[in-house]
Amino acid sequence: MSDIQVIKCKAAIIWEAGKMPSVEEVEVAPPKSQEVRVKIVATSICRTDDNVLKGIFPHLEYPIIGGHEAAGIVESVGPGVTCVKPGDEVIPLCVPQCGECACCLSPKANCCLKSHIYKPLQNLMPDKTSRFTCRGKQIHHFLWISTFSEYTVVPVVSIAKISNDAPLDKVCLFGCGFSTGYGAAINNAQVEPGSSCAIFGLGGVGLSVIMGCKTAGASRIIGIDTNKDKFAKARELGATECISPEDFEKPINEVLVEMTGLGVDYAFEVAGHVDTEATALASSHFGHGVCVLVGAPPTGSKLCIRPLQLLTGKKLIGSMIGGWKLKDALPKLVSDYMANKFNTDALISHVLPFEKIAEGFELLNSGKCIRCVLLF
Ligand code: PAD
Ligand code: ZN
Ligand code: ZN
Repeated sequence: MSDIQVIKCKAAIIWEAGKMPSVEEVEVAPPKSQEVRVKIVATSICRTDDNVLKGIFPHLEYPIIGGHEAAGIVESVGPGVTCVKPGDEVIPLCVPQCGECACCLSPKANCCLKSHIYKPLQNLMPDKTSRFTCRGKQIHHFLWISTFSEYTVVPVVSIAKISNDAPLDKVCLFGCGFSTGYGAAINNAQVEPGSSCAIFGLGGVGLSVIMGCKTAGASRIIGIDTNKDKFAKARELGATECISPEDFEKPINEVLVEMTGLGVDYAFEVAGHVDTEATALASSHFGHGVCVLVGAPPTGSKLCIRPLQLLTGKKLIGSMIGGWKLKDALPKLVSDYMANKFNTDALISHVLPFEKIAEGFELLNSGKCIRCVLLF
């Protein structure tokens, strides 16, 4: 018999779509076989969390504990877990890496088939039960990691062990935002030295794309946002120019084509709208432009494009979590951070105690926040 007990702790519960999360006491069950219970130390807010709050993913069931960008310490492990032990510093993975499925085994793919994303889409644990209860009710998980809880249970396929010296309040960003944007430039687009890039949307993810384009040696990095308050940070991180679509009479794709001759070599959509996706494709180079979709428009949205654009040689690709196989990639990305290879601290605009999570969402929606880190 296991002596691991239920833990009572605080978590932010979204009782129904469209409602702000409320911080309450939850019971967190012990980890089952092949599961790990983690004490979350720091979790930041990504736009995808706000999408959960607003209910744009219709497959999700509520009440739910959101959150997917975090770092913490293993508290206990269930039977059969050998890759981590209590006390290890870890990052929960919003896309798992089982290491055995066709996608994990392929060097060309990173969307593990043993995931909540692959059929059937569901937001309980892999065995379709929950580890959270509150006021006698079962609470749903999010992406199998629900990091807006002081303790959470995650499948062993959804955890990466990182250096035990890593500052958890900083490397929480590697759980989603930074890794996604940086990887979209480095892995998915494979930006080349001397190339031109356009980034639509300068939030935490878009700014991380800029960091990737700069690292890859792009010579022209054009940041595009309707909120000009984002421009100073974009320049600090490597944008060579910043423009707002609202400052031009003509469509911004025409402006970008004029600025570059035939369009940018690499265009990234990081705003999460289908119309900016079409604009990003139209902004990319006539003969060999690569347009990478990173933003997540509402489930079921349809993208309307002129196919002739692809016949002339443009490529339209998408990026899930920057193309990384996260279990393998995160320990290395974190050690690169610790060797001062990335300035990801610049993405942290706010730090709040976890209880102020609602304020964190308000800051994100006010356009004043890049990443707000919540500390337990
Ligand atoms: P954010 O809301 O902080 O940033 C989005 C930015 O886009 C803001 O600065 C907006 O002002 C700007 N914006 C809005 N409309 C426009 C427009 N029409 N033209 C130009 N800019 C505009 O979000 P984020 O950086 O946290 O996330 C960005 C998107 O990426 C979002 O859709 C999120 O759900 C998605 C995402 N995808 C993955 C993935 O694996 N593909 C991972 C993480 C986040
Ligand atoms: Zn897999
Ligand atoms: Zn995210």
